[in-house]
Amino acid sequence: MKKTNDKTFGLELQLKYSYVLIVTFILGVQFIWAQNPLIRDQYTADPTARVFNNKVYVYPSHDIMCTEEKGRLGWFCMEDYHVFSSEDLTTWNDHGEILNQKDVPWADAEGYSMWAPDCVEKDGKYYFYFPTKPKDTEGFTIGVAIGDNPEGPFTPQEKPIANVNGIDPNVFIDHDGQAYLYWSGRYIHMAKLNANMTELASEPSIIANLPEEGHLEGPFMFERNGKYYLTYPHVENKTERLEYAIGDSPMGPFQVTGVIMDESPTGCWTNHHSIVDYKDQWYLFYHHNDLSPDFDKNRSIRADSLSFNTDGTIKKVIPTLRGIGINKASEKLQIDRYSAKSTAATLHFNNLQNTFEGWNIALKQNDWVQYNAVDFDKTYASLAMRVNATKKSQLQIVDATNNTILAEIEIPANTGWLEYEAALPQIATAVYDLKLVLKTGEASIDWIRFKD
Ligand code: FUB
Repeated sequence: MKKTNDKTFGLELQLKYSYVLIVTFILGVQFIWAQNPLIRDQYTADPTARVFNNKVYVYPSHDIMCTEEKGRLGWFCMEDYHVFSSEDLTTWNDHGEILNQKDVPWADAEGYSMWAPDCVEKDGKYYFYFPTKPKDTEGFTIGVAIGDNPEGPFTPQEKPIANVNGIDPNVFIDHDGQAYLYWSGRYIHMAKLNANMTELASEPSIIANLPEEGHLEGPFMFERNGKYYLTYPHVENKTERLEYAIGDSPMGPFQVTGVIMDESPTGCWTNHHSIVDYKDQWYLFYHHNDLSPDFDKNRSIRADSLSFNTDGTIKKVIPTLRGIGINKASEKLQIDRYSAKSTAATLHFNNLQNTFEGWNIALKQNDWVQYNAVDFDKTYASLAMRVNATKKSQLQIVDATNNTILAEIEIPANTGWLEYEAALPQIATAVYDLKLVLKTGEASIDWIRFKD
């Protein structure tokens, strides 16, 4: 058994962080381990997920903090966009900045209003749609930037799309190649797009039969089995929830059908989403203010699985912390991003002054925390964890499906956070839903990792 004290651990972290920065500098790519929220080194919101070249690309807004000099205090503040991609839905690569307000010829270079974007592919070109404040008129309008790759670079057009005022652009391309632009103002609007993808091919119209009362925005259209799903955040009660309407054509008429995700119990006013089919599983990407619980204009993107009833209606998605994807047992498993836990187990930020340092979970005797979908692809010799055990503790690692004990380890009492390593018996290769049960003692755990 091996212990590393917090000082050594801090040095290791600094070295690892420097390495990540060097890799980012050279490749423009940063590796981030997922659960919810998906991105933990910056705020992200309004995620549009797309599948390009067998990978999931996510185009979110990039929330930052307004200051006296930047934007409007207490309001949304966004000056640029990043794009993230993943093949396994567990490792996310940040491809860096793809567009900045100062590079858009028609935009207010100090508007800080680069709100919810979208990106679609047509004939080998990637069209990135974004709203922002123009420099010469009031309100918002929508522009296009074009690239040869999903990760950019994207070159903005000289002018915004004519005849469009509003936010939250969403583009849907039907089987016959016709593209449609949806956006929001007071209502949800739509128009056909020209083949060049940068001009309207029809007069904008307001989509009928949607809720009349309560704020409505963020349209996202998708098609499944010949049904067209117009999905949108709507304030039915206090804050936005995700709803949908179904039609037989991208232009409707649509019938309001149900709720995809209820409003957040913690009061984050906005939600904004996209829905994507990747390798025969549907996913809902959305956002919440996980990393900024006291200020809901600094949000973080999340994803959870989504499924349908046999009649084509959408089963309500219950938000999880565990998120999506199968983790390798050798990855750092943030078990505070749990699938389930005992009622008395409690969540805490590692550092209240810097929420980007993540969370830990505090367990007392008989508390447990469950973390699903961990791939033991080989035999692991030991379990490493970042732990703070205020009492000598005994921890069971249980296969939650069969309720069988895979390992039992002792954690000595100590006075602070340390990286602790304990030998393991042989665990058969399989994908496990792991349950960690604290049989005795008292311990907070930040993460665990299985080692060779
Ligand atoms: O991110 C700014 C705005 O908040 C978006 O445009 C809306 O959809 C809401 O999420």
